[in-house]
Amino acid sequence: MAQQVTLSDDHVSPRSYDIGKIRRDFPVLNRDVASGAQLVYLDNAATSQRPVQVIAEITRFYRDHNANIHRGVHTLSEEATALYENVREQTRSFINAYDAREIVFSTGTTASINLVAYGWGRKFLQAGDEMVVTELEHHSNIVPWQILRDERDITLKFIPMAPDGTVDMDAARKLIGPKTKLLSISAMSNALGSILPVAELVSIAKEHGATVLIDGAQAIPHMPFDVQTMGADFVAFSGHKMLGPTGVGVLWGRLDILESMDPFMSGGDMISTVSLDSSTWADVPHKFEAGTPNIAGVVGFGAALKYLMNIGMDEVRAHELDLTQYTLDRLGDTPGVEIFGPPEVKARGGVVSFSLEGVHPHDIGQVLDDYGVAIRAGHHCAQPVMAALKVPATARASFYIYNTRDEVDTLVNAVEETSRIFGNRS
Ligand code: 7TS
Repeated sequence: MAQQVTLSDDHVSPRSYDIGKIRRDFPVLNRDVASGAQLVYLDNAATSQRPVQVIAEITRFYRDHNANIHRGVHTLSEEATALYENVREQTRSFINAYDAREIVFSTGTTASINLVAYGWGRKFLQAGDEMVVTELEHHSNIVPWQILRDERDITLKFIPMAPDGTVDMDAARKLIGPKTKLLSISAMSNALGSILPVAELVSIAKEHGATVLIDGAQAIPHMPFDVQTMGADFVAFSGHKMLGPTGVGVLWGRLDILESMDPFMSGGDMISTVSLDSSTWADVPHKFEAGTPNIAGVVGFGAALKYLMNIGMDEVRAHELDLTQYTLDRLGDTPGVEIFGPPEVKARGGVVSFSLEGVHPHDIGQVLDDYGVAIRAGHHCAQPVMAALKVPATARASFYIYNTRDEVDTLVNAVEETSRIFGNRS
């Protein structure tokens, strides 16, 4: 059930939330866009902004500690290795993993899911097996499984979307069965913001002995997330959606499963021994981190985790629930606007996907940019969601820790103005 993703969302109004202090940490929020209007950044589901603490940490790494990791005995290399490995422990703590060795650094959610598709899927799945995903997935949780399906003659099934933008649980119970070897589901839809009933889906999959991957790209940056209560086997997420730099992602996996998997990428840093005839692999997680990783990026990601933990993920969730409810109310009252996804705010993350009668979402995005409002317009890399809604695209506003009700007002005024420009209202 959704409660397991959103561990405590019962206080909608943020209490001790110092929004002014938070906003001062994000210099980009002070800038103007091309039209001269001040930026209102509502494209956080695509990528968040970074606070000065993260930017400073990356600079400090390059200035004072830069060296390659895991190989030198010199001071800088030891410092760089310690900084990098400390973030592994910080990440473990952030998602309450059992062991830091379960944390594999990748370049992002896409890379993490592909690592499972190659390192686990190609080793353990065969013709006749079934994989189940939902219609709500981001393309990165569809395409790797389609490629595997076509290579191995495995069946790929889709749990349909329910009319409110969650999943059809009756269909899920029918689709997940004894042949299901993998259930791979998003905890939260990036296109609609719906929180999926992860715990219920995991428990159905586990009754049939299936392995479960959770795409946490949208959920983990925005709400408390505990892999131990989740009951899945893999969780994938991206640092850049949670204040960290681009090019850093995480795959969490149960230690025994990671140990049983084959490496995906191979080369330096992932081996134990190499001879001309054969090689043996390093222990988990290094087996999955071939080559020089994004060391400065991981160190910066550590600063992002620290920043979020200082605020508290309960507070982050409460702040976004408040903004989302306010947006649902205000946009819901705007003539011509249709809002997609669950009507109940607690069934949502901080994402509001909408359309405006007679106006293409790209045109909404363009007019909003004149008002400084940055949203995403398009299919959000979730074309099956658009197909299920029978729309080509939506406009999507997505929130984070630094957004305010005033910014929502600017959004709503700009949407009303768009409506006027395109002749919907006199
Ligand atoms: N899964 C979900 C649920 C996502 O929202 C995204 C990115 C990904 C996977 C891929 O993450 P990446 O870091 O590997 O790119 N979502 C979006 C979005 O909604 N707009 O831009 C990227």
